[in-house]
Amino acid sequence: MTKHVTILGLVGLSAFSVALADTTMVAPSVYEIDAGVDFSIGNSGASSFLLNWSDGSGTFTDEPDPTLILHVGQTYTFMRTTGSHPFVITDDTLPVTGTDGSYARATTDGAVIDAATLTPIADFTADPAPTTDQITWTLTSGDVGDYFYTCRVTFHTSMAGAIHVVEPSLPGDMDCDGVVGFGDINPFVLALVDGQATYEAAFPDCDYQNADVSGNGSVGFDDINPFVALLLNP
Ligand SMILES: [Ca+2]
Ligand SMILES: [Ca+2]
Ligand SMILES: [Ca+2]
Repeated sequence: MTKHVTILGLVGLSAFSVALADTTMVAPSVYEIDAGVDFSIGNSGASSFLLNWSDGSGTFTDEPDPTLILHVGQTYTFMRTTGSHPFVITDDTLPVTGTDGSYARATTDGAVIDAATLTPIADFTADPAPTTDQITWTLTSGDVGDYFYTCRVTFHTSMAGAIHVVEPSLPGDMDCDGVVGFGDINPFVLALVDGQATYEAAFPDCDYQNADVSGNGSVGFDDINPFVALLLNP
């Protein structure tokens, strides 16, 4: 309790809002997009889909087969914008090799692609123009997991990418019960004072980065004021 009193004593009551970028490039060819967007999808020959989208972070143009990290609770659409190359979303049973940005489908068997395609298949296939088919995917907690996208043309194996569906991070939720409350004070202090390893040992299923309430990418004393502001104005 001593730590709590000390920390609470440091803070003012100034209003604070957490800045959330919509798209964050977390690694080369890996984009976390925390709010629903519309992807328009072109292609570079039979080597890659080219994804385009815009959000509060700006406009992303012709990203070749990016890995997408998408958030539960958001709706994303996927639309082909030029002829040929049906875009399908599959589960992680699709045989795929490679790494972010350079995945390749490891089968040319259409039945294997169809078996992995999410159902109803028609809902998870964006047929090429001139149809107006698109995939509209509203993510729920049951969708958390790993997926792929690929071209349904069986021999276009290089047209492939990964999708990871995750629960949105909740800054300040240090006991990962889905809300920010007074139960988060002890684990917040633990993360701040004792560090990541000690925190993760005590809360193995929770996200240490939730302590970065200031959103500057690191956990530190800059997070105390915004954390307390969240507690007072959740
Ligand atoms: Ca590719
Ligand atoms: Ca909590
Ligand atoms: Ca911080």
